[in-house]
Amino acid sequence: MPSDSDQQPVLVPILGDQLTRTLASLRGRTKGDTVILMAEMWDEATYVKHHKQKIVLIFSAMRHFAKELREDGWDVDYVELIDEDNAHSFTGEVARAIERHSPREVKVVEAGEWRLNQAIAEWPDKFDCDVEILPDDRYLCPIADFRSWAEDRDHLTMEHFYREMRKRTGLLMQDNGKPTGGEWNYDKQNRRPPKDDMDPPNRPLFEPDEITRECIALVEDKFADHFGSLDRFGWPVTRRQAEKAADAFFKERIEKFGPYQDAMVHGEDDLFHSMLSTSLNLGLLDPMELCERADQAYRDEKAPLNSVEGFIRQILGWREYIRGFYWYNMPHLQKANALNAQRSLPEFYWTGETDMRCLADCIRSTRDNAHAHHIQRLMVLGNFALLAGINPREVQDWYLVVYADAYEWVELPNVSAMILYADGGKLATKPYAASGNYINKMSDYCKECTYSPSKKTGEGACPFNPLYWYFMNRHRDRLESNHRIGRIYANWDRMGDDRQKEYLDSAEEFLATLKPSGPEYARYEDTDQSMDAA
Ligand code: FAD
Ligand code: DLZ
Ligand code: SF4
Repeated sequence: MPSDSDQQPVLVPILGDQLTRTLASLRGRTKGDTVILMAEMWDEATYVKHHKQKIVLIFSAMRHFAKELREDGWDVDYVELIDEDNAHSFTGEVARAIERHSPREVKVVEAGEWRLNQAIAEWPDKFDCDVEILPDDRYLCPIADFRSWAEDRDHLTMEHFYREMRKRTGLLMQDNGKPTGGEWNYDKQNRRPPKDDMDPPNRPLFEPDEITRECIALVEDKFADHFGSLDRFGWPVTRRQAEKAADAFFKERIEKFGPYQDAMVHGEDDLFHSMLSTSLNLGLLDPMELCERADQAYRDEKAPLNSVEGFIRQILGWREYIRGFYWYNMPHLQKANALNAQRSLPEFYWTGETDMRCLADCIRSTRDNAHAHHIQRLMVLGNFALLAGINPREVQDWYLVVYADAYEWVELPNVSAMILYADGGKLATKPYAASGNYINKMSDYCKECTYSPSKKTGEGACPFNPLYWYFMNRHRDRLESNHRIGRIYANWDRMGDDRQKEYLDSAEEFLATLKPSGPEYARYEDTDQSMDAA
């Protein structure tokens, strides 16, 4: 005879970025014995004012995933945002579902973000049933393994981590334990500036179906004041669509992905990038499957080694490293501000209204697509925020709001540690600071800009030029002893007082023209300059 508790189901809550059939909490479960809970939650939709495309993407992908599970015979309890009793929070929704279903156990996979995991950690005391919290094994490096790797190291060099991961997974490895092709890294072949005849193909855009159109209407109604345009919404919202997007990348773009990884062209929003981060982060694509596919493409001679290695390094290396770094440094990473940057985020990050053509184009792409590619996020938008000394909390909020692939676990280390050096140099060995020269070399932006990259100070000078020296001068005490950047101060000293003053005055004059964004745009809290000691 089955006991009462055997007849009670297991409740499996699934978050909006856990849309994977093989999720640890679903593995081994039987359909008649399980209730899956999915909920559109006000707290998640509004803890920052996400880009409209990001909310549509997540709601539509959640609704499609629930539909597929139901069609497959699973019992899915789906709470829509507009349901009258919507509890707003994850814990609130699970509490209500426990009342409805009286489960014998709640089985949940840990959340991607620290704040939600804090809430989940309270469930065993809060709820009157068993609670099992499972690690998210969709990632290739468990959090505990990253911790063991990171402990006792002064510098968490990504390249060292990446080599360990190559050995561990066998990706791009020869039988003798050496890397395929003899080198670990082909980055030197991956810095080609753009060419006129590059001719990048269009990525597939997926026409919104009825479910997506309903989500678009919902977002236009409830989140009308959020940043971004919905006109070009075409993100994959199902695994099938995500696989089609991956097929297109492997067929049409991987060959040139490597060489043009750092190139930027006005109005060319995708170039040869995979555009797969939204699908990876939602759980529609599996990172190991993508890496294996790239490895196979090389072995089948369908893609060159520098492109394949570059792509695998982004996913097996950077993506996993960034996630490990996040959990290793939370929660203090959120408030880190080692360079004591206090300036408010300029309003143009929201409006795109600036004469700096590079920034205007990156912000336009961000608004239209909820996407910008890596080098735009790093060397244009990020470089400006670093040089101008923008407060890390405001920059974090901006990046978390504006990109459809943004979740704190991936956004925060990239923003705080990679672009702003706010962690005092744990992630990056030197700040990614650059003058207009770098952008001029890697893009076609400067050709038609109001400013000139070759003019260093005064009227018409590219603002990145004086800002670069303004930054270097401001942080001399910290950076002069850095072996990767310290030698630059000899150039500064050679300029002499008058020239130095011209640079500093030019920078200050430019900074005085920046209008700060108003409080309506995002949340804002105090920062902490003690990250060095953390
Ligand atoms: P591709 O250029 O095709 O690269 C392939 C994949 O590699 C990406 O899909 C992504 O999953 C992974 N990847 C590459 N670089 C990184 C990286 N630095 N960190 C983590 N994964 C990486 N990526 C996000 O997914 N979410 C974010 O919120 C995010 N914020 C960023 C903020 C800043 C300041 C910077 C510099 C980078 C950020 N990135 C973020 C990383 C990177 O810019 C995006 O992953 C990439 O632009 C997505 O486009 P794609 O899929 O075409 O990438
Ligand atoms: C980002 C997001 C948004 C906008 N909305 C929801 C939602 O309504 N329901 C949900 O389950 N998840 C949502 N998410 C994703 C969560 O914020 C994400 O799971 C956490 O940030 C952890 O990574
Ligand atoms: Fe950007 Fe300076 Fe080039 Fe203008 S001149 S596009 S501001 S780098």
